[in-house]
Amino acid sequence: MAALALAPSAFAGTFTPESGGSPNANHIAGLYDLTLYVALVIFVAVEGALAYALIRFRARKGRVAKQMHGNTRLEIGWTIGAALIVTVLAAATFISLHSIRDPVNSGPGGLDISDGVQYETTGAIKPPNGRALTIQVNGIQYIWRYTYLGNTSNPDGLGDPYSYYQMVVPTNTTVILKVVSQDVVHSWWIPQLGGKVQAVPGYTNYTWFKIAKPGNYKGQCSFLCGRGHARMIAEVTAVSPARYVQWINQQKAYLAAADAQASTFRAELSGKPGAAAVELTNK
Ligand SMILES: [Cu+2]
Repeated sequence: MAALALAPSAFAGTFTPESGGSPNANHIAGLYDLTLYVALVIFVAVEGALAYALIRFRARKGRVAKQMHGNTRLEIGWTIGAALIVTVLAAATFISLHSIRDPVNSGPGGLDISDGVQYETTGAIKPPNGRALTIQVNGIQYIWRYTYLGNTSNPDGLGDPYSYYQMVVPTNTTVILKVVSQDVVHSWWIPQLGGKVQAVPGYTNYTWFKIAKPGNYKGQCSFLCGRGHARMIAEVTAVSPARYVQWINQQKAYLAAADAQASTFRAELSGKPGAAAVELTNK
């Protein structure tokens, strides 16, 4: 029990999940808080009554236990009591689910998105005004790749800027994540920004977050995906919208430069005998 209690992950967010990065994560933590406090009250009451009974009615010489059978009023009482507690927890959960699942609109200081860049697919989510920044999260053994959709007219992200490991996003902006996988099942999870979302080959799953203040939010793949699973970590960096635009332009410039260089090399190789020529003649 001591070893279990000292496990670092047990203290990830003291007693409830990490939160504070995005409203959906806060609602998840709120539900945990409610359940935890209700459970704490019950735990203290039950254990207290047990300890009291053990001490007050402990065995002594000449003491005879009272013989009785059942207590109808008590039994009906605790059945109704338990049902009430479960009803309250279920109601609170269903009320919260909406604010965990459905994205909100971007804030006033967010990135200016003139039009929703997301195209319709089954199960897609979007904020009430339809405007959000959409990023595709691709799980790959053993790295996360992010494609910043909407920078070209290609709806599938071909030609859009991308990055690995570190995702850069603007603050006060609703970010919709399209979570996919190209090999095995992975699970996207940045605890402070919301719950886990599985990345399943052939399917697209959705989640969202909206970060109020600049900062780094760390997470990891949370579904055993192979021997490099432990290294499959991720980081979301929130910056001001102006800084984000600067960063995305920089990424585009880097990718354009790399593409240009690759074209030069290809042109050069095709004119020379060597690996490329051998490959061609072998066909
Ligand atoms: Cu993994």
